[in-house]
Amino acid sequence: MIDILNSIKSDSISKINELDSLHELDQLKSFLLGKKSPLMDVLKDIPKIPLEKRPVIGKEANQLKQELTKRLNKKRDELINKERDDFLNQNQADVTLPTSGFPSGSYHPITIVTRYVCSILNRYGYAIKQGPNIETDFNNFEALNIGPNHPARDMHDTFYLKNKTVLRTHTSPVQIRTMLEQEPPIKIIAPGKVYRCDADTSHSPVFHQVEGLCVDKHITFSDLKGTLEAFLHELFGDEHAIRFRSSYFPFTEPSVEVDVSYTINGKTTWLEIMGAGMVQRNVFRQVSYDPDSYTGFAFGLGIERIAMILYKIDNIRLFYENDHRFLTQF
Ligand code: FA5
Repeated sequence: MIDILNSIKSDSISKINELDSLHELDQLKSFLLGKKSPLMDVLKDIPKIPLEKRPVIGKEANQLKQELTKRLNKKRDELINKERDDFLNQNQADVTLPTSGFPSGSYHPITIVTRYVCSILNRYGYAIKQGPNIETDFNNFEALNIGPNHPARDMHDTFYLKNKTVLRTHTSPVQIRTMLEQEPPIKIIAPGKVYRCDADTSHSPVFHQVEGLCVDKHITFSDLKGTLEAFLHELFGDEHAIRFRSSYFPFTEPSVEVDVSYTINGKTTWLEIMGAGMVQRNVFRQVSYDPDSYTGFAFGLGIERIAMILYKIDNIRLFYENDHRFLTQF
């Protein structure tokens, strides 16, 4: 295994040294350190090796992960400086030229897509709710059936704040706020920012979700599927195939994830755009609803991913760079 780690190390370092752009760096980062990377494969295989060898291999693998992260960060700084210098060298301003007048502003693509999504769901009878970006641990996790030691906490890469508060990792706490405030029937959507310590070409540390919650008597999984299919059909038209994949969220059971087919640079792939499911009975108990009287479904979709599909964008970072040439296209 040490040999494998050494070969991952030398291969990774030479790939990092050859990097020429930030876009390539994002892709290489998920290739080297992402969930399906060769290094993660080694970490996953540790339980299979003899007990006495595990600490050595574990230590080596973690040191390698740290070293690669450090090298990638260093390379990122170098590339940012290089891109800035290249830009300044190629775009020398002629300050004597007349101005071209004042350009008029336009809405940001994330705002356009959020409004579009909300306008469709609003027509289906969903009222718009908002919640704070700083949430209690209770609303963000505990009431959603994610107790203090629940492994699902690891999936969220949380920014923890003082006094048992967090930057909300999803819009699902608005479900809890709404159910604590009012009795069923409930049909709400909640757009907003969410925060996770995570970044590559399709993940950003700050991104946008729209939550949906529908609770009443006799709500079934067919209602969930019918609603989401009608909504996605309006959103994407016939051009994009949609698939429901069974999945797991502690606050829904059964749970699904929804993928949309997406063709970019001549290649067709699936992009996951939302999680959904039937509200877990424990969540109802946390908000003092009787789980034998009420059922419901919930969903949480990623606005950036939808915008990437609708506008054929291959890198999520473009939304945040505030490059005028990009923003004026919408
Ligand atoms: C959740 O956040 C659940 N709260 C969704 C949910 C709600 C499930 C209600 C069931 C019931 P997930 O972590 O998979 O699940 O995120 C939901 C969507 O947000 C993803 O499908 C994806 O479109 C988007 N997303 C997740 N992480 C990122 C990220 N780092 N950058 C951009 N978009 C992201």
